[in-house]
Amino acid sequence: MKQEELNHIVSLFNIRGTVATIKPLGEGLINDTLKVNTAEDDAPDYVLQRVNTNVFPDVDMVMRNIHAVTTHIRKKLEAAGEEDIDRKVLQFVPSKEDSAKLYVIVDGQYWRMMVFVPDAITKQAVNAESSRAAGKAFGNFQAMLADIPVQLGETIKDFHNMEFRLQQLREVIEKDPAGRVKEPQVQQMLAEINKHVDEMCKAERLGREGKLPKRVCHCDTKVNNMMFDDKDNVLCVIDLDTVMPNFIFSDYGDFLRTGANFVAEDDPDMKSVGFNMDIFKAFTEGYLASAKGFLTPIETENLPYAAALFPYMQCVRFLWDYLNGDKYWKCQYPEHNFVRANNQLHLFLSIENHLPEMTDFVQSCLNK
Ligand code: GN1
Ligand code: MG
Repeated sequence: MKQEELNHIVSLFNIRGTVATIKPLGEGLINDTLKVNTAEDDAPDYVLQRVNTNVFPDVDMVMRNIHAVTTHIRKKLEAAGEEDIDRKVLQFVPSKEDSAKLYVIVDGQYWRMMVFVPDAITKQAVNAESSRAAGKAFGNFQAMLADIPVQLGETIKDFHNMEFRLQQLREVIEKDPAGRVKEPQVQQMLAEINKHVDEMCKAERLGREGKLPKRVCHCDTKVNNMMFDDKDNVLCVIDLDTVMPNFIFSDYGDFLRTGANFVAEDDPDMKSVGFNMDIFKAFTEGYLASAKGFLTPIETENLPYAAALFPYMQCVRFLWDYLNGDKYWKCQYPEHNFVRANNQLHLFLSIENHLPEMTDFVQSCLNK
């Protein structure tokens, strides 16, 4: 995009200072992100983002959620007498035209701006120490949002609904648009998936029976979605587009899916895939330290299930995209989505082997 166009977009927001440079930032696969540097030393720098409306069709809802969440967290931090609050919660910039609006539309594209958090670090992988900190931070994030006074919208409908994801898979099998359903490797994977359908749809059943509440969750709890200071303390949680009401299993299970796999989610060496119990233990300790005060027994006793659910769900989602002709996730080679699905299936099976040990460990944390 041309510099003048970007300058024009920035000029629609109520920022302090004058724009010096606008350059790409990070490697996000969903939204496009740019860093806006201001000329003055006493004015903050900013982050400019174009929201992907294929993934997030209702940007107004996304931004209303984000506004509610960030203002609520800010109030909590102020009430707790925290220092350095501007680095502990994201701050979005209103448009000049309407101070209640946190985005602008230019040529049909949706843009938003936030204040750049200075001197913060993001990480791609975790060790036990940073997993513990991540667990605490996500538990704390849920705890702070437990009494948010507004009802948040569901920014992606049925995002982590296992029954819905299986239904999507059945539909794509029926239509077979990419002609891949008959591949023996696909058939073998479907046979394994089918064995665990009842077990994995437990959350929706418990929800229907009124036994499992929905709480405000982050729903994309990867380690690269949090900022650390130079002493490895967590500053804040970022990437708030998917913040919405969900079962708490989402945040707990999805972190372990990426954080506790010995390898990346698309590593083709299936023998190396497996569940790292040290990361599981550290993250669980951190999470329960900040969340056990508000979690119900049904929620805590199902944390091991949640850890198994997310690789299983991601296997189903990757396989769905593979059978649908690779339309959702960017692929580097034709089998990429199948490899990802297979990796997640192996991770799921590894977790299933650890379930009794995991259950004992969760109990030991609760007894502390
Ligand atoms: C997507 O964009 P990213 O990488 O944070 C996806 C997650 C998946 C993940 C798998 C909105 O997340 O649900 O777990 O890919 N986000 C959306 O890599 O679909
Ligand atoms: Mg992300």
